[in-house]
Amino acid sequence: MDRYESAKEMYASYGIDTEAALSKLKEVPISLHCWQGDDVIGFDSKQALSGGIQTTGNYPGKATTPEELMADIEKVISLVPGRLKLNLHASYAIIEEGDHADRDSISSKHFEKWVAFAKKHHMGFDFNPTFFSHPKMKDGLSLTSPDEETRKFWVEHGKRCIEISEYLAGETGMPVVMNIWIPDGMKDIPGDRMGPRARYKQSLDEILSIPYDKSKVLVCLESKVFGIGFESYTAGSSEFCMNYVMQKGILPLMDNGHYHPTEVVSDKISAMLLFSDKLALHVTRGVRWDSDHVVLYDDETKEIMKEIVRCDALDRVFIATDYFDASINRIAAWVTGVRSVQKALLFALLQPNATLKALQDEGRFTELMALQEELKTMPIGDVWTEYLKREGIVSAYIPEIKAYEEKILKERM
Ligand code: RNT
Ligand code: ZN
Repeated sequence: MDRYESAKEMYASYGIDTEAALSKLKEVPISLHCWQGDDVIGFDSKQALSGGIQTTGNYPGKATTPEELMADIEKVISLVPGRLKLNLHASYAIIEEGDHADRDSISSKHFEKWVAFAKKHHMGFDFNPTFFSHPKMKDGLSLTSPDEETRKFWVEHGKRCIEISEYLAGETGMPVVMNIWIPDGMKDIPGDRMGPRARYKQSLDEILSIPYDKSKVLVCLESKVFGIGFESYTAGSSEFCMNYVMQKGILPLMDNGHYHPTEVVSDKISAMLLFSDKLALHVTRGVRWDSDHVVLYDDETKEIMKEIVRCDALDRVFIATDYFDASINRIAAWVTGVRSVQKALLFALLQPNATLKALQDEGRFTELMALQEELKTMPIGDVWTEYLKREGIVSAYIPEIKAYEEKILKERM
């Protein structure tokens, strides 16, 4: 018997419908972060990466122009099944020579080429103001800066990004999740914790004061516990961000690299969904710190997806990838990470959630544990392979990537 048919029968014996799982999986958009392709450099100020985040490694062939980055993303798209959105940072603005637009003055015209690219691939957008890697960061600070001119510059940047997000949503007909994250914090013990947070709050209020269509632009706020060079204090802590989004009715964004090492986002999702209508996620992999390694098909990624599925929240949770590894082929990094998210989602869709819930509610904990262990060795690989086949995507992607490396990447300086 065909491997998929046999897997289908095995799942059916647990009451699981693999066909239903596959058609669901196909519909869930994953927001593809553009910044894996060029080590988070972008095209505007081309400064070294700052903001307490870091890429390590120097694998040859990174994209340095919009054309190269688009070509690489195109390759990624050809190796990933399902629906994707394109997640851009403002620093990926395409500014012609002689045009002096800076972060406080960029506008829709700097994203026209991206719009054409997204339309060609039937992708929606997500968007991010870029509060790092720029000469206007003063003492490493943006929206929390005590220097009024600096703070205002970044407030203007935030406003421009809402306008650009609205434009991107209008062009594609799909809502844009616009995520605000700032690195602002302190390397050493602060002399004032309240001041920067008060300025952050005020800056956000100012950014959000411009009129925009809230059905088109979903603004969210990403918290963080620490950054490199900001080890002692982060203005946008979890409590700050959670309280702010609740008060203003915007969305929380949780990045699973942004918590203390034994805290897990999978445990936070249900709590958040009881209070927030919508929730945004950055899926990443921290190794000992917020290292942003490529996402793998690992326990926590599976647990995150299981939570989204069993909370019946696929339409309330926005899933985006967020990592950057410069030590390996960047296309492979992208493809491996996005496929891992999708595989974890498939794993989640193949769980007998009603049965597991009933075992828990009935206090049958021995069976609950045993069944969850049994499910781990079910033939999900055969269902995944069938999915790729139906989507017309190759299973083994390394040969394709090697060929692209030979032909394209090696030609780049
Ligand atoms: C940094 C945050 C943030 C960035 C991107 C580039 O720790 O996770 O989301 O990774 O915006
Ligand atoms: Zn993030």
